[in-house]
Formats: sequence, C-alpha cells, structure tokens
Amino acid sequence: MTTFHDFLRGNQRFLLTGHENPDGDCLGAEVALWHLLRALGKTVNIVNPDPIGRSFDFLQRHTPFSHARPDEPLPDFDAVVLLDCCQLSRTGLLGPRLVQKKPTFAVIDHHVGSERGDGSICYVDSTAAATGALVRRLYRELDVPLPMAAAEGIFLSLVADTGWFRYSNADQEVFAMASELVAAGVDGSRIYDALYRRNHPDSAGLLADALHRHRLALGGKLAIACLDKALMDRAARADFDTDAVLDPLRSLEGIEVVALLKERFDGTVKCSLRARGDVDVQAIVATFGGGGHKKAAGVTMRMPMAAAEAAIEAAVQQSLLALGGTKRT
Ligand SMILES: [Mn+2]
Repeated sequence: MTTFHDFLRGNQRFLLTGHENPDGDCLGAEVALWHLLRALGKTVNIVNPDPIGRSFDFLQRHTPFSHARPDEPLPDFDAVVLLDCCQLSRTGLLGPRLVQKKPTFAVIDHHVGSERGDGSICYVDSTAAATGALVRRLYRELDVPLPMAAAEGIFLSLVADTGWFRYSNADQEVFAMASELVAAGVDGSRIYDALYRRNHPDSAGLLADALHRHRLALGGKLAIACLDKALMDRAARADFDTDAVLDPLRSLEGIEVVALLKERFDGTVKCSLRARGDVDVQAIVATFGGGGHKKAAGVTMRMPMAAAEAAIEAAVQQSLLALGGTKRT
C-alpha cells in the first residue's frame, strides 16, 4: 500500500484545492502544504473553487493563490490534494474539470469519515483540531524545516477551527503547536487584526440585522437564525461573514444547539449547526447528507427555507429527546 509520504514524493506536479468559500483552516493548510511540496522540489499550484476572502489576503505576501475561472485553463498536474474536505462535490464546478485530467486524488482532512471520500489516498485524523495541524505533522514526518510562511498558515488553521483556542478541540497538540509557531515568529495579534479589524462600515449593521433574525425554540435549547437571500446579498457586498452570529447565540444560557440557515442564490439552504453539551450535530446533519464534527457541522438542503427550518428543528428536538436528561457544559 502506498503511504501518504510515497504519494507526496512520487508525484511531480500537484494541484491543491479545497471546499467552496475556503475558510481559514482550508487556506492555512494549503499555504503550509504549498511550501512543503516546494521544499521537496515539486511543481505546485493552489487553485480554489472561489477567490480568497479579503481578510485572508495577507497570506498572498508569501504564497500564490488562484481560483478556477471557467474561461481559463488549469495549470498542469498529475496529483490533486483536497484539503479540509474529502468530496469533489464540495469543490463546485472545479470538480468535474479536475476529474477530466484523471489525476491521483488525495485527501488531507480532519472531518469524520473522510477516509470514505474521493481520495484514493488519505491522510485523515478526525481527532485533529484542524487540517493545518495535519500538514504540520507531515513536515515533522518528512523532516522538512518549517518556513515562516507555512508557520503562519498553520497558525491560521489552528485559530480558525478552535475559535482562537476557545473550543473543546483546543487540545494539547494545538497549544503545543501554537507555542512552537509563536516561538518561530508568528505574530498572532497581527493576524487577528488582519482577520477581524478591517471590517466594512456596513458590517456592524449587518451583524445586528443577522442577530435580529434569531428565535429561541425547544424551551430555549435551540437558537435558530434564518438569513434570506436579501440579507445574504448585503453580506456578500460588504464581505461580511454571517457565521459571526454563531458565537453570540451559542453564548446564551441554556442553549444546546445553534442553527444558522442561509438562503443561497441557487435556492438551496446552507445550514450550519453548532452544539454545546452532548448533542452530536454531525449525526443530525448526516441524516440530511451533510457532515462535519460532533460540535460543528453543516449541510446544504435542497428545499425552501421554511421547510429546512422545520426539518432542522424537528431533528434537533429528536436528538435532545434521545439524550433524555440533557446535561449542560
Ligand atoms: Mn477544518
């Protein structure tokens, strides 16, 4: 059986990609892997389904990013690495174009069940806090020194997926890695400023409006917010990340689950779930074909907003009932 190391050493031209609307973990892991492969003497291009958000543009000082444009050919590649996801369906219109070239597909991911995705070779650990942490492990295993740009990418991955070290996945590996990255020169507060302190003037109003859309259900255990197309449009114009409503809602006393439903331009509804306590939101979205982690998961639902809202509320209710006397963290 080919090991993941053999896969990295045995191919020459790599294309790195991830899910649509790449987040900090996806982008940070791509940065780190780009520099690892360059150190191994490989040709490597990052081609995402979407452009990177403005708040992440500091990454481009040291690492070239591109995104797939329908009218432009892709760079040549023999191997594709999917990061922070395991299914080509998550890469939008890019997926079929990649398949056409018949490359070897590999997956580096930390989501539950990612071994069963589209990678013929996988580097998966669902206990890892971030995909970037897995790329850090690869540096160590291959004995490649970590350059500054890669250190910054891994730091971004860690803070993106642990909520700046606040979530329960912020384990010993995360803090050990963060310590080592800061020792290597990563400036956390500068990254924080780049990510969160350059917001569009409309973003305060958008946060207020988005929060205003929430209601409490199931005796105060579920907070559910539905963002219609009009609000999503305004958010897109201001480059406002509507996930910002998740934490304030999760902070309410008594909350077990937060559900954020976003209406997309194609009529589908993107549902993000966050849990406190013992509810397994990965299990809930799995019944609708989604995936993720026990405390953070998502799914795209092909139904009108009202139907999606009702379906999610019913599924959360069932999950709470199954837990019986629900405990609280
Ligand atoms: Mn991730």
